[in-house]
Amino acid sequence: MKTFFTEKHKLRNAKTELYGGELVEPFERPSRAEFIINRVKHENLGPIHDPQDHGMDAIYRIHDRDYVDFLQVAWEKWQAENFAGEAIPTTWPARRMSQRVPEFIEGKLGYYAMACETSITQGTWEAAYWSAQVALTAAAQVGAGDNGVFALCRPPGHHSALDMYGGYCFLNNAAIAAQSFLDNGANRVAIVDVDFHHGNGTQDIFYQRDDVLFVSLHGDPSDAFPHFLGYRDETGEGAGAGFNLNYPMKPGTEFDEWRAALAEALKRVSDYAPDALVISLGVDTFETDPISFFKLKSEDFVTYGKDIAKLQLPTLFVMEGGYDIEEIGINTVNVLQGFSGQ
Ligand code: SP5
Ligand code: ZN
Repeated sequence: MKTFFTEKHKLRNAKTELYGGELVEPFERPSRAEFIINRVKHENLGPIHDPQDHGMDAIYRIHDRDYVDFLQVAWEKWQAENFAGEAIPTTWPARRMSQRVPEFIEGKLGYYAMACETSITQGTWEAAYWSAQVALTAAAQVGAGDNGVFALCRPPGHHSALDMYGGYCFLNNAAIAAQSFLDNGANRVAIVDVDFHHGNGTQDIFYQRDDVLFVSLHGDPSDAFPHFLGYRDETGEGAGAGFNLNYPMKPGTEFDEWRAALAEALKRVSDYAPDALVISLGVDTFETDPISFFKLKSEDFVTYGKDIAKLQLPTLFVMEGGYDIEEIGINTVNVLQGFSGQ
């Protein structure tokens, strides 16, 4: 299996995350991608390629122009105010407040953020841009006939919506890739999101569409981030009615229950008969993940990789979360090896 990857991910190197009332070293840090790429090499998963530059058009197919403009200049504007720390919002357009976009950077941050653990820093935009290019290049490789391709994206993407960042995400790599399949001739694409967290951004982007089926397995939003989307009764709207499927699960969920939900999800995908499948691959379902509460073991990742392979669909794996840094490479590559029968 080919892997697409760039060292440019290192440009995303925030020093602070707001966690438990303190500013801590971010869980989503550069060493995550290093552990994964090292494991890809150690296991001889296959060749590793740099992404090509597909430009901005594919990004604008998913994200609002004003939002993308904001991401590109946010750090510059924040710095111009001579603040001492990284760019973190403090005010939101909450219920019954105006939804106009403010001029001042603090207001813009609050307008575009869906969570404030994610600081914006020097290099964040460039890393997010190249992460999306990794997804696009890997999608093109699937389009060219490879049955399974790994996009080692960093920063991740599934919490990012049309005009929202947060949850460590800025551009929705999986959504951008799914749209690129459609723009290159696919009629239907399915996205299965196995990250521990609900893929609120991806759900929101495709909620009213029937050309992308979105299915997510995740910690119940009542108990887990992102808290405000991902309930079972969110099934799509308008033309999209019936094309969104959520499997929220409770703290302590073990692999048997999780796998049964995956089996239902994959049955729905199979019935949908998509031309391509995108897996939003987060391995924060692991038993010792520091911010999550499922109980998957390392060998379970191999098992579910095999389950996904049984669909026999052209499949793009897009890296999302996973924060038990030492184990993240093993768990990620286990899925890919399970899938490719290695
Ligand atoms: C891509 C991805 O996995 N993003 C996740 C972002 C989660 N950020 C908020 C973390 C809050 C964790 N609270 C956990 C309490 C643990 N006891
Ligand atoms: Zn996650």
